Amino acid sequence: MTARWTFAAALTVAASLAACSAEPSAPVAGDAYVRLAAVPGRPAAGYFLLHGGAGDATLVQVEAPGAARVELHTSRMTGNGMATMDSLPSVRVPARGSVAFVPGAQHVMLFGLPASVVPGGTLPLTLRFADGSAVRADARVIAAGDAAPE
Ligand SMILES: [Cu+2]
Repeated sequence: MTARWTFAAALTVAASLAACSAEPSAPVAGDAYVRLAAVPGRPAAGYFLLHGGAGDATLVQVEAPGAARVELHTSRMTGNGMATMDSLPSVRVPARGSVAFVPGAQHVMLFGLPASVVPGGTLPLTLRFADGSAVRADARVIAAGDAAPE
């Protein structure tokens, strides 16, 4: 195998990792975005897709630069048809499975984001796992009324 072919093979591996079709050892995050609240001072919501790696993983914390606090949440309907949210201590990411953080289900809540976080920007999220590993997900920042990015 020539050096050129080796390089092409490495690129192919990187591309398939990004597409979630290979089996990376750690989870991979993609399609991240943060929707700001309609009312200033209220928390923003963060969404992303997590693709499990070769082994089970447990997401224990999400960090965002400048945020006062970030919590893992899940939404549910109460008996009288009202939407409510519960805080989650962690979220399990099964090996080779996928976990969607989407509106109406699991999501992250970002409290006290700095005023510099505005629609059109990018917020680098750090997702920390129970084994000490971490992955970064660059979240697109959108306004409260914006549709989710494609
Ligand atoms: Cu929430």
